[in-house]
Amino acid sequence: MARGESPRGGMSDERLGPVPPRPEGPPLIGILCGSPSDLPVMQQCTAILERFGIPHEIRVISAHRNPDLVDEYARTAEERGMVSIICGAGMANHLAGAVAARTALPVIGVPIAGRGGLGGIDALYSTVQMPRGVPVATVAIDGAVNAAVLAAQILAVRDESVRARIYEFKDSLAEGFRP
Ligand code: C2R
Repeated sequence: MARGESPRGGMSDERLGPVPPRPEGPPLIGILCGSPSDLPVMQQCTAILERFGIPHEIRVISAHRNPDLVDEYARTAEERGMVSIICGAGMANHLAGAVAARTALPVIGVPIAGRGGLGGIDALYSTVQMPRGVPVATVAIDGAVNAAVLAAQILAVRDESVRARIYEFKDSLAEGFRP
């Protein structure tokens, strides 16, 4: 395991530095998971966003099991002040695509390996292979950390303090590789 990585592929506290106070205010980034079984992976997003001081929320809703809730969430996210939405799901991941179809906000998809399915390849293909006009910015299988970093970078376009924290974070990534 590389220095700074947790057993599930997340980032250790050591690499991310001291824990800042819990971010306050209305959520700017929404994190959706298709099932409670995705939470161990998707909670890595919350850890990163807390380190960057970005208010966020995490919800378990499924395009297959709660289609009306997904519809409402995606249609109202922008008016609630959200800047991007991260969607993690395993097997046939339709959550990210269903959200992307209903909002102009950028949607980031995390294919989850999970217990069943095909080790995440099924979720990877169903997340990344979106038809023309409805993009889902897809990260690696179980790539929740990168999903959160990308969401923070999208916010950083308009938020200088988040941008500064991202540069600090990038510097910290280099530390393990300096001679
Ligand atoms: P359970 O563990 O609840 O049986 O779910 C979930 O994200 C999970 O990884 C198994 C897997 O099914 C996924 N799921 C989806 C969607 N809803 C649930 N892919 C969806 O709406 O796309």
